[in-house]
Amino acid sequence: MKILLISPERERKKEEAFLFRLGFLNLPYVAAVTPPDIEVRIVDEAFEKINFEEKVDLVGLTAQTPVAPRAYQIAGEFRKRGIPVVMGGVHASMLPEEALLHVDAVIIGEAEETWPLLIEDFRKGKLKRIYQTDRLIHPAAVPLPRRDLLNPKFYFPLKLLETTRGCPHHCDFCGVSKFFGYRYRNRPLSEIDRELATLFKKEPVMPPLFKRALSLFNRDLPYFLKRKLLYIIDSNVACNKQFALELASLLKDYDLLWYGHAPVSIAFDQKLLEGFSQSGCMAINIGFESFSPKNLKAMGKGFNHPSHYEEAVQRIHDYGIGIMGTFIVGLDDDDPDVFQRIIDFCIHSKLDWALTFIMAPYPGTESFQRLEREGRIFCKDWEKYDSLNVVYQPLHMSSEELQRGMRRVWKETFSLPSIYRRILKKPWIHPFFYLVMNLQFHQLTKKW
Ligand code: B12
Ligand code: SF4
Repeated sequence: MKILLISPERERKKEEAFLFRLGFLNLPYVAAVTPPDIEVRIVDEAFEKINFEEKVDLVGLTAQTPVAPRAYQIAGEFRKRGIPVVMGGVHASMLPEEALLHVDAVIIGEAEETWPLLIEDFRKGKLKRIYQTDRLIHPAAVPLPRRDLLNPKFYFPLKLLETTRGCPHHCDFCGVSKFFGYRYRNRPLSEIDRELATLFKKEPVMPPLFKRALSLFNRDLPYFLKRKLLYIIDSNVACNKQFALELASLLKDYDLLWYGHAPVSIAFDQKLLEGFSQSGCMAINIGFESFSPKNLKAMGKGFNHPSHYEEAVQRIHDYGIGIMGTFIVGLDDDDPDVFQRIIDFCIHSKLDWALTFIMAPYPGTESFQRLEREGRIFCKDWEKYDSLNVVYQPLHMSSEELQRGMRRVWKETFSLPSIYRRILKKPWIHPFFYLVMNLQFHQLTKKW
Protein backbone atom coordinates (compact mmCIF):
# COMPACT_ATOMS: atom_id res chain seq x y z
CA MET A 1 0.00 0.00 0.00
CA LYS A 2 1.24 3.50 -0.83
CA ILE A 3 0.18 6.87 0.59
CA LEU A 4 1.01 10.25 -0.86
CA LEU A 5 1.08 13.14 1.62
CA ILE A 6 0.91 16.51 -0.09
CA SER A 7 1.61 20.04 1.07
CA PRO A 8 -0.19 22.14 -1.58
CA GLU A 9 1.06 25.52 -2.76
CA ARG A 10 -1.01 28.26 -4.33
CA GLU A 11 0.32 30.13 -7.31
CA ARG A 12 1.93 33.26 -6.05
CA LYS A 13 3.01 36.39 -7.74
CA LYS A 14 6.82 36.67 -7.76
CA GLU A 15 6.65 39.66 -5.44
CA GLU A 16 4.82 37.66 -2.80
CA ALA A 17 7.14 34.66 -2.73
CA PHE A 18 9.79 34.53 -0.02
CA LEU A 19 13.32 33.58 -1.01
CA PHE A 20 14.00 31.20 1.85
CA ARG A 21 11.52 28.48 2.63
CA LEU A 22 11.19 26.62 5.89
CA GLY A 23 10.42 22.94 6.11
CA PHE A 24 7.35 21.76 8.02
CA LEU A 25 6.47 19.21 10.67
CA ASN A 26 2.81 18.38 10.08
CA LEU A 27 3.16 15.75 7.34
CA PRO A 28 6.35 14.29 8.87
CA TYR A 29 4.31 13.77 12.06
CA VAL A 30 1.56 12.04 10.08
CA ALA A 31 4.15 9.86 8.35
CA ALA A 32 5.63 8.97 11.74
CA VAL A 33 2.37 7.39 12.92
CA THR A 34 1.71 5.56 9.64
CA PRO A 35 2.04 1.78 10.06
CA PRO A 36 5.55 0.73 8.98
CA ASP A 37 4.38 -1.66 6.23
CA ILE A 38 2.95 1.28 4.25
CA GLU A 39 5.08 3.21 1.78
CA VAL A 40 4.78 6.97 2.37
CA ARG A 41 5.99 9.83 0.20
CA ILE A 42 5.76 13.54 0.99
CA VAL A 43 5.36 16.00 -1.88
CA ASP A 44 5.88 19.72 -1.35
CA GLU A 45 4.13 21.43 -4.22
CA ALA A 46 6.21 24.54 -3.68
CA PHE A 47 9.08 22.63 -5.26
CA GLU A 48 7.70 19.54 -7.00
CA LYS A 49 4.99 19.01 -9.58
CA ILE A 50 2.29 16.62 -8.46
CA ASN A 51 2.03 13.56 -10.68
CA PHE A 52 -1.69 12.78 -10.66
CA GLU A 53 -1.00 9.52 -12.50
CA GLU A 54 1.23 8.16 -9.71
CA LYS A 55 -0.01 4.76 -8.52
CA VAL A 56 -1.11 5.43 -4.96
CA ASP A 57 -3.87 4.03 -2.77
CA LEU A 58 -4.61 7.08 -0.64
CA VAL A 59 -3.77 10.78 -0.67
CA GLY A 60 -3.44 12.95 2.45
CA LEU A 61 -3.57 16.74 2.14
CA THR A 62 -2.63 19.39 4.67
CA ALA A 63 -3.66 23.04 4.38
CA GLN A 64 -3.61 26.31 6.19
CA THR A 65 -6.50 28.51 5.09
CA PRO A 66 -4.82 30.33 2.17
CA VAL A 67 -3.92 27.06 0.46
CA ALA A 68 -7.26 25.32 1.10
CA PRO A 69 -8.68 26.16 -2.38
CA ARG A 70 -5.61 24.64 -4.02
CA ALA A 71 -5.90 21.59 -1.75
CA TYR A 72 -9.50 21.14 -2.95
CA GLN A 73 -8.39 21.31 -6.61
CA ILE A 74 -5.77 18.64 -5.98
CA ALA A 75 -8.34 16.48 -4.20
CA GLY A 76 -10.63 16.78 -7.24
CA GLU A 77 -7.89 15.58 -9.59
CA PHE A 78 -7.14 12.47 -7.54
CA ARG A 79 -10.78 11.65 -6.87
CA LYS A 80 -11.48 11.91 -10.64
CA ARG A 81 -8.96 9.06 -10.95
CA GLY A 82 -10.69 7.04 -8.24
CA ILE A 83 -8.13 7.70 -5.52
CA PRO A 84 -9.62 8.57 -2.12
CA VAL A 85 -8.41 11.75 -0.42
CA VAL A 86 -8.15 12.63 3.27
CA MET A 87 -7.54 16.14 4.60
CA GLY A 88 -6.12 17.31 7.91
CA GLY A 89 -4.63 20.49 9.37
CA VAL A 90 -6.03 23.68 10.78
CA HIS A 91 -8.39 24.69 7.93
CA ALA A 92 -10.15 21.36 7.54
CA SER A 93 -10.35 21.07 11.33
CA MET A 94 -12.12 24.42 11.60
CA LEU A 95 -14.40 23.84 8.60
CA PRO A 96 -14.86 20.06 8.26
CA GLU A 97 -18.20 20.35 6.48
CA GLU A 98 -16.68 22.53 3.77
CA ALA A 99 -13.70 20.20 3.37
CA LEU A 100 -16.00 17.19 3.06
CA LEU A 101 -17.50 18.72 -0.09
CA HIS A 102 -14.11 18.07 -1.68
CA VAL A 103 -12.49 15.11 0.11
CA ASP A 104 -13.54 11.67 1.35
CA ALA A 105 -12.57 12.07 5.00
CA VAL A 106 -11.37 14.74 7.40
CA ILE A 107 -9.17 14.42 10.47
CA ILE A 108 -10.11 17.07 12.98
CA GLY A 109 -7.32 18.18 15.32
CA GLU A 110 -4.18 16.25 16.16
CA ALA A 111 -3.55 13.22 13.97
CA GLU A 112 -1.32 11.06 16.15
CA GLU A 113 -4.17 8.92 17.49
CA THR A 114 -6.72 9.20 14.69
CA TRP A 115 -4.55 8.61 11.61
CA PRO A 116 -3.73 4.97 12.54
CA LEU A 117 -7.47 4.36 13.12
CA LEU A 118 -8.30 5.87 9.75
CA ILE A 119 -5.73 3.62 8.05
CA GLU A 120 -7.21 0.58 9.77
CA ASP A 121 -10.70 1.50 8.52
CA PHE A 122 -9.36 2.25 5.05
CA ARG A 123 -7.74 -1.18 4.82
CA LYS A 124 -11.10 -2.72 5.71
CA GLY A 125 -12.85 -0.56 3.10
CA LYS A 126 -14.77 1.24 5.85
CA LEU A 127 -13.48 4.80 5.68
CA LYS A 128 -15.61 7.14 7.81
CA ARG A 129 -16.19 10.78 6.93
CA ILE A 130 -14.84 12.35 10.14
CA TYR A 131 -12.11 11.27 12.56
CA GLN A 132 -11.73 13.09 15.84
CA THR A 133 -10.77 12.10 19.37
CA ASP A 134 -12.23 13.76 22.41
CA ARG A 135 -8.84 14.08 24.11
CA LEU A 136 -5.55 15.71 23.32
CA ILE A 137 -2.59 13.41 23.02
CA HIS A 138 -0.21 12.98 25.94
CA PRO A 139 2.90 15.07 25.25
CA ALA A 140 5.11 12.01 25.80
CA ALA A 141 3.31 10.38 22.86
CA VAL A 142 4.38 13.02 20.34
CA PRO A 143 6.40 10.96 17.86
CA LEU A 144 9.69 11.86 16.21
CA PRO A 145 8.63 13.43 12.90
CA ARG A 146 9.85 11.73 9.69
CA ARG A 147 12.01 14.63 8.52
CA ASP A 148 13.86 12.12 6.35
CA LEU A 149 10.91 12.31 3.92
CA LEU A 150 11.56 16.00 3.22
CA ASN A 151 14.16 16.94 0.62
CA PRO A 152 16.72 19.06 2.52
CA LYS A 153 17.77 20.77 -0.71
CA PHE A 154 14.46 22.62 -0.80
CA TYR A 155 14.71 24.39 2.51
CA PHE A 156 16.71 26.94 4.43
CA PRO A 157 18.93 24.81 6.69
CA LEU A 158 17.04 25.59 9.86
CA LYS A 159 15.49 22.70 11.78
CA LEU A 160 11.99 23.03 13.25
CA LEU A 161 11.25 21.54 16.67
CA GLU A 162 8.14 21.38 18.80
CA THR A 163 8.67 21.07 22.54
CA THR A 164 5.20 22.09 23.73
CA ARG A 165 1.66 22.08 22.38
CA GLY A 166 -1.25 24.28 23.41
CA CYS A 167 -1.72 27.74 24.88
CA PRO A 168 -3.92 28.98 27.75
CA HIS A 169 -4.68 32.36 26.16
CA HIS A 170 -7.72 33.39 24.17
CA CYS A 171 -6.41 35.84 21.55
CA ASP A 172 -9.40 36.32 19.29
CA PHE A 173 -7.45 36.14 16.00
CA CYS A 174 -5.68 32.88 16.79
CA GLY A 175 -6.83 29.30 16.52
CA VAL A 176 -3.97 27.65 18.38
CA SER A 177 -5.66 27.17 21.78
CA LYS A 178 -8.87 25.90 20.23
CA PHE A 179 -6.87 23.44 18.15
CA PHE A 180 -4.20 22.30 20.63
CA GLY A 181 -6.02 22.93 23.89
CA TYR A 182 -6.05 25.66 26.53
CA ARG A 183 -3.04 24.45 28.50
CA TYR A 184 0.61 23.96 27.79
CA ARG A 185 1.62 20.36 27.24
CA ASN A 186 5.39 20.13 27.63
CA ARG A 187 7.06 17.12 26.07
CA PRO A 188 9.44 15.24 28.38
CA LEU A 189 12.96 16.64 28.10
CA SER A 190 14.30 13.13 27.50
CA GLU A 191 12.12 12.93 24.36
CA ILE A 192 13.25 16.35 23.19
CA ASP A 193 16.85 15.26 23.76
CA ARG A 194 16.21 12.09 21.75
CA GLU A 195 14.83 14.17 18.88
CA LEU A 196 17.61 16.76 19.02
CA ALA A 197 20.18 13.97 18.85
CA THR A 198 18.74 13.00 15.44
CA LEU A 199 19.35 16.56 14.22
CA PHE A 200 22.62 17.71 15.76
CA LYS A 201 25.71 16.42 17.48
CA LYS A 202 25.98 17.10 21.18
CA GLU A 203 29.40 18.73 20.89
CA PRO A 204 30.96 22.15 20.34
CA VAL A 205 30.11 23.56 16.92
CA MET A 206 33.77 23.22 15.90
CA PRO A 207 37.20 22.99 17.53
CA PRO A 208 37.89 26.15 19.58
CA LEU A 209 40.73 27.35 17.35
CA PHE A 210 38.60 27.25 14.17
CA LYS A 211 35.68 28.76 15.98
CA ARG A 212 37.80 31.64 17.25
CA ALA A 213 39.28 32.25 13.79
CA LEU A 214 35.89 32.31 12.11
CA SER A 215 34.43 34.39 14.89
CA LEU A 216 36.86 37.13 13.95
CA PHE A 217 34.64 37.67 10.88
CA ASN A 218 31.40 36.88 12.60
CA ARG A 219 30.31 35.07 15.76
CA ASP A 220 27.41 33.33 14.00
CA LEU A 221 29.41 32.06 11.04
CA PRO A 222 30.47 28.70 12.59
CA TYR A 223 26.81 27.88 13.31
CA PHE A 224 25.67 28.73 9.79
CA LEU A 225 28.51 26.74 8.23
CA LYS A 226 27.72 23.73 10.42
CA ARG A 227 23.97 24.27 10.05
CA LYS A 228 23.39 24.22 13.78
CA LEU A 229 20.27 26.37 13.60
CA LEU A 230 16.94 25.66 15.28
CA TYR A 231 13.46 27.22 15.28
CA ILE A 232 11.28 26.18 18.21
CA ILE A 233 7.74 26.59 16.89
CA ASP A 234 5.92 26.46 20.28
CA SER A 235 3.50 29.26 21.06
CA ASN A 236 5.60 30.18 24.11
CA VAL A 237 9.07 28.79 24.88
CA ALA A 238 8.93 30.52 28.23
CA CYS A 239 5.58 29.05 29.25
CA ASN A 240 6.87 27.16 32.27
CA LYS A 241 9.96 28.69 33.83
CA GLN A 242 11.46 25.48 35.21
CA PHE A 243 10.89 23.65 31.92
CA ALA A 244 12.27 26.57 29.92
CA LEU A 245 15.45 26.71 31.98
CA GLU A 246 15.98 22.96 31.68
CA LEU A 247 15.35 23.16 27.94
CA ALA A 248 17.88 25.99 27.68
CA SER A 249 20.45 23.95 29.52
CA LEU A 250 19.82 21.00 27.16
CA LEU A 251 20.19 23.25 24.11
CA LYS A 252 23.47 24.56 25.51
CA ASP A 253 24.89 21.03 25.37
CA TYR A 254 24.27 20.99 21.60
CA ASP A 255 26.04 24.33 21.08
CA LEU A 256 23.65 25.74 18.49
CA LEU A 257 21.78 28.94 17.68
CA TRP A 258 18.02 28.95 18.12
CA TYR A 259 14.95 31.16 18.23
CA GLY A 260 11.38 30.77 19.43
CA HIS A 261 8.21 32.62 20.42
CA ALA A 262 7.58 34.21 23.83
CA PRO A 263 5.46 37.05 25.22
CA VAL A 264 6.94 40.49 25.85
CA SER A 265 6.91 39.81 29.61
CA ILE A 266 9.97 37.58 29.20
CA ALA A 267 12.00 40.79 29.08
CA PHE A 268 11.40 41.22 32.80
CA ASP A 269 12.65 37.78 33.82
CA GLN A 270 16.39 38.09 34.23
CA LYS A 271 16.96 34.42 34.98
CA LEU A 272 15.21 33.26 31.80
CA LEU A 273 17.02 35.81 29.66
CA GLU A 274 20.33 34.72 31.16
CA GLY A 275 19.54 31.04 30.55
CA PHE A 276 18.33 31.65 27.01
CA SER A 277 21.28 33.85 26.14
CA GLN A 278 23.77 31.24 27.36
CA SER A 279 22.00 28.51 25.42
CA GLY A 280 22.44 30.21 22.03
CA CYS A 281 19.15 32.08 21.74
CA MET A 282 19.58 34.52 18.88
CA ALA A 283 15.99 35.73 18.76
CA ILE A 284 12.75 35.86 20.59
CA ASN A 285 9.72 36.21 18.38
CA ILE A 286 7.32 38.57 20.17
CA GLY A 287 3.76 39.32 19.18
CA PHE A 288 3.55 43.00 20.15
CA GLU A 289 0.44 43.19 17.97
CA SER A 290 -0.62 46.76 18.81
CA PHE A 291 0.22 49.97 20.68
CA SER A 292 -3.40 50.52 21.61
CA PRO A 293 -4.43 49.09 25.02
CA LYS A 294 -8.00 49.16 23.70
CA ASN A 295 -7.07 46.91 20.77
CA LEU A 296 -5.06 44.59 23.00
CA LYS A 297 -7.88 44.25 25.49
CA ALA A 298 -10.43 43.61 22.75
CA MET A 299 -8.31 40.87 21.17
CA GLY A 300 -7.73 39.15 24.53
CA LYS A 301 -4.09 40.14 24.75
CA GLY A 302 -4.41 42.61 27.60
CA PHE A 303 -1.29 41.05 29.11
CA ASN A 304 0.77 43.10 26.62
CA HIS A 305 1.59 46.56 27.98
CA PRO A 306 2.67 48.95 25.21
CA SER A 307 4.20 51.33 27.75
CA HIS A 308 6.78 48.60 28.45
CA TYR A 309 7.66 47.76 24.85
CA GLU A 310 10.71 50.01 24.51
CA GLU A 311 12.19 48.98 27.83
CA ALA A 312 11.50 45.32 27.00
CA VAL A 313 13.43 45.55 23.73
CA GLN A 314 16.33 47.22 25.50
CA ARG A 315 16.43 44.57 28.24
CA ILE A 316 16.39 41.67 25.78
CA HIS A 317 19.07 43.32 23.66
CA ASP A 318 21.21 43.72 26.80
CA TYR A 319 21.48 39.92 26.85
CA GLY A 320 22.63 39.79 23.23
CA ILE A 321 19.29 38.38 22.10
CA GLY A 322 17.57 39.87 19.07
CA ILE A 323 13.86 40.43 18.59
CA MET A 324 11.62 39.37 15.78
CA GLY A 325 8.47 41.42 16.34
CA THR A 326 5.03 41.02 14.85
CA PHE A 327 2.29 43.63 14.64
CA ILE A 328 -1.31 43.55 13.47
CA VAL A 329 -2.94 46.48 11.68
CA GLY A 330 -6.55 47.21 10.80
CA LEU A 331 -7.85 46.60 14.32
CA ASP A 332 -10.90 48.51 15.47
CA ASP A 333 -8.95 51.19 17.35
CA ASP A 334 -6.48 51.73 14.48
CA ASP A 335 -6.55 54.88 12.40
CA PRO A 336 -4.12 55.70 9.55
CA ASP A 337 -1.48 56.91 12.08
CA VAL A 338 -0.88 53.33 13.15
CA PHE A 339 1.54 52.65 10.29
CA GLN A 340 4.00 55.42 11.13
CA ARG A 341 3.86 54.45 14.81
CA ILE A 342 5.08 50.95 13.99
CA ILE A 343 7.79 52.15 11.60
CA ASP A 344 9.10 54.61 14.22
CA PHE A 345 9.12 51.98 16.94
CA CYS A 346 10.94 49.44 14.80
CA ILE A 347 13.64 51.88 13.81
CA HIS A 348 14.11 53.74 17.09
CA SER A 349 14.16 50.68 19.29
CA LYS A 350 16.36 48.85 16.74
CA LEU A 351 14.02 45.94 16.37
CA ASP A 352 16.07 43.30 14.62
CA TRP A 353 13.30 42.12 12.33
CA ALA A 354 9.58 42.85 12.20
CA LEU A 355 6.53 41.79 10.25
CA THR A 356 3.28 43.70 10.21
CA PHE A 357 0.21 41.74 9.25
CA ILE A 358 -3.25 42.85 8.27
CA MET A 359 -5.80 41.44 10.69
CA ALA A 360 -7.12 38.22 9.18
CA PRO A 361 -10.23 36.64 10.64
CA TYR A 362 -9.26 33.01 10.11
CA PRO A 363 -12.29 30.71 10.07
CA GLY A 364 -13.07 29.16 13.43
CA THR A 365 -11.59 32.06 15.40
CA GLU A 366 -13.54 34.47 17.58
CA SER A 367 -12.57 37.39 15.35
CA PHE A 368 -14.17 35.64 12.37
CA GLN A 369 -17.40 35.10 14.30
CA ARG A 370 -17.51 38.70 15.53
CA LEU A 371 -16.80 40.33 12.16
CA GLU A 372 -19.27 37.98 10.50
CA ARG A 373 -21.94 38.98 13.06
CA GLU A 374 -21.17 42.62 12.38
CA GLY A 375 -21.53 42.01 8.63
CA ARG A 376 -18.02 43.33 7.93
CA ILE A 377 -16.45 40.38 6.11
CA PHE A 378 -16.63 41.14 2.37
CA CYS A 379 -14.36 38.42 1.02
CA LYS A 380 -14.49 34.69 1.58
CA ASP A 381 -11.92 33.73 -1.00
CA TRP A 382 -9.68 31.77 1.37
CA GLU A 383 -6.63 32.43 -0.81
CA LYS A 384 -6.78 36.02 0.39
CA TYR A 385 -6.67 34.90 4.05
CA ASP A 386 -2.93 35.23 4.39
CA SER A 387 -2.65 38.35 6.57
CA LEU A 388 -1.36 40.31 3.57
CA ASN A 389 -4.79 41.09 2.07
CA VAL A 390 -7.83 42.90 3.47
CA VAL A 391 -10.91 40.71 3.69
CA TYR A 392 -13.13 42.77 6.03
CA GLN A 393 -14.19 46.37 6.42
CA PRO A 394 -11.89 48.19 8.88
CA LEU A 395 -13.53 50.82 11.10
CA HIS A 396 -11.37 53.93 10.81
CA MET A 397 -9.87 53.68 7.34
CA SER A 398 -10.75 52.29 3.97
CA SER A 399 -9.58 48.81 3.02
CA GLU A 400 -7.33 50.39 0.34
CA GLU A 401 -5.70 52.62 2.95
CA LEU A 402 -5.11 49.58 5.11
CA GLN A 403 -3.59 47.62 2.26
CA ARG A 404 -1.33 50.52 1.23
CA GLY A 405 -0.38 51.30 4.82
CA MET A 406 0.69 47.73 5.57
CA ARG A 407 2.86 47.67 2.46
CA ARG A 408 4.41 51.00 3.43
CA VAL A 409 5.35 49.59 6.83
CA TRP A 410 7.11 46.63 5.19
CA LYS A 411 8.86 48.85 2.65
CA GLU A 412 10.12 51.29 5.27
CA THR A 413 11.04 48.64 7.83
CA PHE A 414 13.12 46.81 5.25
CA SER A 415 14.54 49.87 3.49
CA LEU A 416 18.34 50.01 3.36
CA PRO A 417 18.59 53.05 5.71
CA SER A 418 16.37 51.23 8.22
CA ILE A 419 18.43 48.04 7.97
CA TYR A 420 21.57 50.11 8.49
CA ARG A 421 20.18 51.78 11.61
CA ARG A 422 18.70 48.64 13.12
CA ILE A 423 21.29 46.01 12.24
CA LEU A 424 24.59 47.50 11.17
CA LYS A 425 24.95 50.22 13.80
CA LYS A 426 26.52 48.97 17.01
CA PRO A 427 25.81 47.30 19.38
CA TRP A 428 25.67 44.30 17.05
CA ILE A 429 23.28 41.48 17.84
CA HIS A 430 23.75 38.45 15.61
CA PRO A 431 24.26 40.81 12.64
CA PHE A 432 24.91 38.02 10.14
CA PHE A 433 21.61 36.29 10.83
CA TYR A 434 19.60 39.50 10.86
CA LEU A 435 21.28 40.92 7.80
CA VAL A 436 20.33 37.80 5.82
CA MET A 437 16.77 37.91 7.17
CA ASN A 438 16.32 41.63 6.51
CA LEU A 439 17.88 41.64 3.05
CA GLN A 440 15.52 38.86 2.02
CA PHE A 441 12.57 41.07 2.86
CA HIS A 442 14.25 44.12 1.34
CA GLN A 443 14.45 42.19 -1.94
CA LEU A 444 10.82 41.20 -1.65
CA THR A 445 9.46 44.65 -0.84
CA LYS A 446 11.57 46.30 -3.55
CA LYS A 447 9.14 44.78 -6.04
CA TRP A 448 6.11 46.30 -4.29
C1 B12 B 1 5.67 27.07 11.99
C2 B12 B 1 4.50 27.86 11.47
C3 B12 B 1 4.63 28.46 10.23
C4 B12 B 1 5.88 28.29 9.37
C5 B12 B 1 5.88 26.91 8.69
C6 B12 B 1 4.53 26.56 8.12
C7 B12 B 1 4.22 25.09 8.03
N1 B12 B 1 3.81 24.69 6.86
O1 B12 B 1 4.35 24.37 8.99
C8 B12 B 1 5.77 29.50 8.42
C9 B12 B 1 6.59 30.63 9.03
C10 B12 B 1 6.25 29.31 6.98
C11 B12 B 1 4.29 29.84 8.51
C12 B12 B 1 3.63 30.60 7.58
C13 B12 B 1 2.30 30.97 7.69
N2 B12 B 1 1.49 30.75 8.74
CO1 B12 B 1 1.96 29.63 10.25
N3 B12 B 1 2.28 28.68 11.82
C14 B12 B 1 3.30 27.98 12.22
C15 B12 B 1 3.01 27.40 13.62
C16 B12 B 1 3.68 28.30 14.66
C17 B12 B 1 3.43 25.96 13.83
C18 B12 B 1 2.94 24.97 12.75
C19 B12 B 1 3.20 23.59 13.21
O2 B12 B 1 4.11 22.92 12.74
N4 B12 B 1 2.45 23.11 14.20
C20 B12 B 1 2.65 21.80 14.79
C21 B12 B 1 1.95 20.73 13.95
C22 B12 B 1 2.15 19.39 14.59
O3 B12 B 1 0.59 21.04 13.95
P1 B12 B 1 -0.29 21.05 12.62
O4 B12 B 1 0.45 21.72 11.55
O5 B12 B 1 -1.61 21.57 12.96
O6 B12 B 1 -0.39 19.47 12.26
C23 B12 B 1 -1.08 18.53 13.07
C24 B12 B 1 -2.57 18.38 12.71
O7 B12 B 1 -3.12 19.54 12.16
C25 B12 B 1 -2.61 17.23 11.77
N5 B12 B 1 -2.45 17.47 10.34
C26 B12 B 1 -1.93 18.51 9.68
N6 B12 B 1 -1.93 18.26 8.37
C27 B12 B 1 -2.43 17.05 8.18
C28 B12 B 1 -2.64 16.31 7.01
C29 B12 B 1 -3.19 15.04 7.10
C30 B12 B 1 -3.40 14.25 5.87
C31 B12 B 1 -3.56 14.52 8.36
C32 B12 B 1 -4.15 13.21 8.46
C33 B12 B 1 -3.35 15.27 9.52
C34 B12 B 1 -2.79 16.51 9.42
O8 B12 B 1 -1.53 16.43 12.15
C35 B12 B 1 -0.49 17.17 12.74
C36 B12 B 1 -0.01 16.40 13.96
O9 B12 B 1 -1.02 16.27 14.91
C37 B12 B 1 1.45 27.50 13.67
C38 B12 B 1 0.85 27.60 15.06
C39 B12 B 1 0.72 26.22 15.65
N7 B12 B 1 1.09 26.09 16.89
O10 B12 B 1 0.32 25.27 15.00
C40 B12 B 1 1.16 28.69 12.76
C41 B12 B 1 -0.11 28.71 11.95
C42 B12 B 1 -0.35 27.35 11.38
N8 B12 B 1 0.20 29.67 10.89
C43 B12 B 1 -0.77 30.40 10.55
C44 B12 B 1 -0.73 31.37 9.52
C45 B12 B 1 -1.90 32.30 9.44
C46 B12 B 1 0.34 31.46 8.64
C47 B12 B 1 0.42 32.37 7.39
C48 B12 B 1 -0.84 32.39 6.56
C49 B12 B 1 0.77 33.79 7.63
C50 B12 B 1 1.13 34.20 8.94
N9 B12 B 1 0.45 35.19 9.39
O11 B12 B 1 2.02 33.64 9.57
C51 B12 B 1 1.62 31.76 6.61
C52 B12 B 1 1.09 30.94 5.44
C53 B12 B 1 1.85 29.77 5.00
C54 B12 B 1 1.20 29.13 3.79
N10 B12 B 1 1.28 27.81 3.70
O12 B12 B 1 0.65 29.76 2.95
C55 B12 B 1 -2.02 30.09 11.36
C56 B12 B 1 -3.00 29.27 10.51
C57 B12 B 1 -4.41 29.76 10.55
C58 B12 B 1 -5.19 29.14 9.45
N11 B12 B 1 -6.47 28.99 9.65
O13 B12 B 1 -4.69 28.79 8.41
C59 B12 B 1 -1.41 29.32 12.59
C60 B12 B 1 -2.33 28.28 13.23
C61 B12 B 1 -1.03 30.39 13.64
C62 B12 B 1 -2.16 31.15 14.27
N12 B12 B 1 -1.81 31.97 15.23
O14 B12 B 1 -3.32 31.11 13.99
N13 B12 B 1 3.73 29.28 9.63
S1 SF4 C 1 -1.55 34.45 19.76
FE1 SF4 C 1 -0.06 33.31 20.98
S2 SF4 C 1 -0.66 33.79 23.12
FE2 SF4 C 1 -2.44 34.29 21.84
S3 SF4 C 1 -3.71 32.40 21.85
FE3 SF4 C 1 -2.38 32.33 20.00
S4 SF4 C 1 -0.60 31.17 20.64
FE4 SF4 C 1 -1.64 31.81 22.51
